[in-house]
Amino acid sequence: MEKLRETLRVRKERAILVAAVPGGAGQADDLAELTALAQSAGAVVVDRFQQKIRSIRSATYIGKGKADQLGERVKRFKADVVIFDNDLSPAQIRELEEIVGIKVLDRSELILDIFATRAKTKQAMLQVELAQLEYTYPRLTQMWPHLDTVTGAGGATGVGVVGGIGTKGPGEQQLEIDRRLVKRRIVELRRELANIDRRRVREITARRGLFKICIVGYTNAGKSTLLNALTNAGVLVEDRLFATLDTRTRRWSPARGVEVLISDTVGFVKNLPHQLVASFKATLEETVNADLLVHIIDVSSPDVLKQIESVDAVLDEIGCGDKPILMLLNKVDNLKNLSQLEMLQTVFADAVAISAKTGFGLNTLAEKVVEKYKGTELLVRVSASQSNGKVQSFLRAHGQIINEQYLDSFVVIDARLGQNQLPDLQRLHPDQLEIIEA
Ligand SMILES: Nc1nc2c(ncn2[C@@H]2O[C@H](COP(=O)(O)OP(=O)(O)OP(=O)(O)O)[C@@H](O)[C@H]2O)c(=O)[nH]1
Ligand SMILES: [Mg+2]
Repeated sequence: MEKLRETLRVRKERAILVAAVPGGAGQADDLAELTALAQSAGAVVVDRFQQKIRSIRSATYIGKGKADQLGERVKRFKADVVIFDNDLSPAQIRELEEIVGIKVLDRSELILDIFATRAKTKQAMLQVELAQLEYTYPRLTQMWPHLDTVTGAGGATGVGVVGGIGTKGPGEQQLEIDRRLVKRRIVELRRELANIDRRRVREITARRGLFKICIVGYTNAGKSTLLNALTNAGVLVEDRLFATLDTRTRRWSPARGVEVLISDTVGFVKNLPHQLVASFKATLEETVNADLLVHIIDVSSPDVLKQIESVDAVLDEIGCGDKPILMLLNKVDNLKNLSQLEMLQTVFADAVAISAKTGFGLNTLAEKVVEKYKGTELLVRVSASQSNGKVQSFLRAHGQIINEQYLDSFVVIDARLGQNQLPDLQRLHPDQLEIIEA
């Protein structure tokens, strides 16, 4: 019994994955994503257990009979941990651990564990710690009687806060002390994060006026590789989930005379724990403030459609569902069969096929971005005094001059220009500005 919930870490442990799909008739959810998550956390997946269940049994989620079957598989595969794709209540975890005899984790706990090992910056570490405490704290009361039976239980949070919760062998009194410590630590973390947040708000305010692009996508899709390819940002790229937990913003010039800001941010998966989304609010702010989202997908992944859905769901959740989006079909260099790419190009007609690794398609990407940056093309007639050379040079650099006519001390120019560039032109005080054709 000593393996129960001493820690929520799963490194090098032998894991059995479980997906229970309520509704009986429904398709069992395949475990590809949970497998990738478990492996990213360092676990070795020894067995997968997918079950359609008619309804969620409150005590064990999957029902006593299935839980017994799971217990047998735990013995057969000598597993150390069972990981559920579903989110479980503390009571369900307790009941299941009693039946199967080993540690049981749910999906949110697994994701929080991965985030905890990946966090490198101060902000990311504080954000993860807060999310872990908030997920764990409400469970402490109910978990304690159960933890009580485990000698030297390390408490329910993997982070080394409050001197390792419950290391002394928890009794009622210890529980009360720990709860108070956890509460105090949460307040402290919120305060520290708010300070970092204020600095960030200042940064964001300073960037007002510049066109902002945020690269979003499923974890491991190639966001950081793309940012590096475009801007030499030198961001860590790794073939594992959640390599990036913070945001990098760089200047990028997709065409002569055009400068934008482009950010790389934390990757998304299906059902990110709410506590995590809430704690990472500041990191996700970059996405919320963007003028254009670039949604990068890994076309070589067999789960690409599900991954797109997951990203769309998180975007909705953080209130970015209606932002302009440019889809990028990445890793085309890695495709074994072209029909997948063709299918995606049919579904997303506006998407650009690229390889962030080889640089294929990045020119087309730059052109598309410039189009979005400029907005709908307009035909304008501008007159300016010949002494105001700025108007003319602006149109030469940023527009397409169709006709120029010199009248006395004035020049009248017909030019094509993007709608979003009008404010910049207006700032140069032309004598007249007229939209001839929209
Ligand atoms: N073959 C191929 N591999 C790529 C391409 N782009 C990225 N990769 C690889 O995909 C893996 C993940 O790339 P990252 O840029 O770290 O992905 P990310 O989206 O930033 O991932 P997280 O930060 O973990 O969410 C790395 O091993 C990259 O080398 C590509 O165009 N082709
Ligand atoms: Mg990254």
